Amino acid sequence: MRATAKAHTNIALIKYWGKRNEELILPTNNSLSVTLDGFYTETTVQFNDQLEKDTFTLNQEVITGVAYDRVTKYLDLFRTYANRQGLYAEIDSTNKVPTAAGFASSASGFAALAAATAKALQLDLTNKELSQFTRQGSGSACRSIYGGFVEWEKGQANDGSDSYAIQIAPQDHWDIRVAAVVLTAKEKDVSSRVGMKRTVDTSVFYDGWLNSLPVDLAEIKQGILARDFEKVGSIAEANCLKMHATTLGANPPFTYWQDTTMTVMQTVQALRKSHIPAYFTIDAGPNVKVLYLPQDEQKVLETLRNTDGVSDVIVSKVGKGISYL
Ligand code: 2P0
Repeated sequence: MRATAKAHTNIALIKYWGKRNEELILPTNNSLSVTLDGFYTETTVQFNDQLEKDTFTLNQEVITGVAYDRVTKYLDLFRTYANRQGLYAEIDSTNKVPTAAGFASSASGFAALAAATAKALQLDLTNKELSQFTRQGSGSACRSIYGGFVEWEKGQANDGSDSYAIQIAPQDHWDIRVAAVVLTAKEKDVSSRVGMKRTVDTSVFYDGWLNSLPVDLAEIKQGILARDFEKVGSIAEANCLKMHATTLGANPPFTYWQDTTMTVMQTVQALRKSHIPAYFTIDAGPNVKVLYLPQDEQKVLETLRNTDGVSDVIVSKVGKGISYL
């Protein structure tokens, strides 16, 4: 009744930004991401019938409070499914996702937790079922089940039975790089969960965002399969800008950008003027991720590291899906 799983984080090229059901974590739109090899979580789950409650250790620190409640409530889903109510676990998790890099550690965290829990309970889930469990921990996490390029289908059903991730192309399909640009900036003050809800409920730009997505998705998938970097990069950058535009139309309005965010965006656009294909994307925080091709690595990294307000640049290749240790 013990298993260890490793999951990598992912960066969305077409963003998930809004829920149609908050309890089951069902999204308003399909999203598409690339799994990253540089950032991951390893989690061991050990069920033990002597325990009276779950215990949760993250990076060797005993976790209590809201973060503990979220994890133990999440394990209840598996206990109910397996008909093992009253069976508790020791959960030990190590995050190799630097918080400062602005990646949601919840993506790799819930993917590793779901995989280790299912295996410890010998549930023998399909990847589709595992992705559905993972989605209920954190939406973006359901894409981390797979390596390579991954789409999360929003589905139509009220029970979430058709909302899960599928692989568009495997890890070895295409060697692109993602640089996480760490800024000398403060943590965000609107969480992604709060930000996306406020946007869905109030943004006057939200319908425009939703209406633009089917074309972005169809075209970026063609671009990925054809390994057309300029097509994929330009759609990803424009999709990110549209997502962030919706926050300015919310009530009250907000933005995740800081002055240094815009400085890096302009640096990336200047790289393109000098004929280096590089494109940015930004999640629910100030940090910027830059997509580029291996042959341009030296020039891209040197330019980013010499940009005002940049404290670090961390490189990832395309990563793999869940593995068991
Ligand atoms: C994404 N983000 O597609 C988008 C783009 C942030 C911006 O998924 O509430 O931590 O746990 O489902 O997955 C961040 O939100 O939110 C996110 P929940 P999650 O990656």
